[in-house]
Amino acid sequence: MPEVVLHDYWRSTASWRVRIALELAGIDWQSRPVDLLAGDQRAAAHLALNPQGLVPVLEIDGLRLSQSLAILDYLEETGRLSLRPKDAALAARMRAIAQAIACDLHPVCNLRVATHAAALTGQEETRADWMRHFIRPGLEAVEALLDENGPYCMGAALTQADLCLIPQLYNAARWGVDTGDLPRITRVARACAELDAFRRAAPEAMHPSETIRARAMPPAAQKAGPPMTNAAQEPRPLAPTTQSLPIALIRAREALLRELRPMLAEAGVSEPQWRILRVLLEGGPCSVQGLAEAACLQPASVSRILQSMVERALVQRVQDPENRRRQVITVTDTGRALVMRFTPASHAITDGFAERFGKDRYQSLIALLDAFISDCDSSATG
Ligand SMILES: N[C@@H](CCC(=O)N[C@@H](CS)C(=O)NCC(=O)O)C(=O)O
Repeated sequence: MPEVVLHDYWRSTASWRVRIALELAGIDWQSRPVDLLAGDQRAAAHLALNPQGLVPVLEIDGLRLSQSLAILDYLEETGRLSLRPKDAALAARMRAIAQAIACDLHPVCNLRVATHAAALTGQEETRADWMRHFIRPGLEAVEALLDENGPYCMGAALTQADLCLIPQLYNAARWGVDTGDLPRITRVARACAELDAFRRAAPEAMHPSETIRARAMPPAAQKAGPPMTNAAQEPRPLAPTTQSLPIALIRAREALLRELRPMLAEAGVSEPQWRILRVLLEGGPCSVQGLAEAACLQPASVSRILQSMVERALVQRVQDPENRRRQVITVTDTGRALVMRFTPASHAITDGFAERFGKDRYQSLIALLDAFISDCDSSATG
């Protein structure tokens, strides 16, 4: 069991800096993941490790160290690494690059900061705008600070600056910031991509599904580096089903419906019928096609469902006032009364979900799913 433990998060760029350093130093270390999206960094257990509620935290030599740059210096000063130029002027230049990223660019793009920005506007899209607003100019400035010839940030030797830049580039790509036109940065990225330590420490190698697999491998195989997809090798295995978004969404839907079904049974409507009533009450009269889209139903099944709703006088077909040859569907007074009668019960159920899960997390989950859908829609159309 390694004695060096890193409390980290797979996508955390500050953690990634330290992971690269540990790999470069050949230290046998173990990751203890802190799920930042679940808010584990704010749990008492993590605050006891780092009162700032941030990752990384490194346990080494009986010490508990936080702040990635301080950790890099500790590894340097205990003789495990040599990533700082000896010359004072060069060391100052290197620190300027590292700090431009770690102290100026990174903090404004931190999870808690971007989440607050999105919360202030009430729009999840603010998060991506915010990131892009800061990342591109920050990296343009870094480009100007890099050595002319390379291949690394400071020239021929790898330094702490490279350990800061590479994770930041991953973050840039994640938020859609293109850096392909910045030649020095692109050159450093290429050179570091050749180094095993960077690959072993990368988010793809640390993703929860990957670490489960890596831990199951003998240590020798782990040290050989992350499995690469190669035509001559087996394809990368599928992630465990617990890491599959489509499956997670189906499970989440089931968990929600389990609690809604008794209410729907009492109201005497199926779940698609309830959805249709809600869409019509919210948006007014609607075509069959529009209803199918808004209520996420197949057009063929909408017609069938509507037929039984018309028979029960929950909805009716009327002439479209704007196009007399077209029919639209509206809610009847009976349909409206039914929804009104069950509105308090519906509130009680959804308030219950939010209460148990945490109101903020519940709202964020809806906002994230919404952003995910827009993202998928725009990439499908564009
Ligand atoms: N200056 C710190 C920054 C640490 C930091 O901001 N970590 C981020 C992940 S990259 C974090 O834990 N964020 C959690 C949050 O914002 O709640 C360092 O270099 O270690």
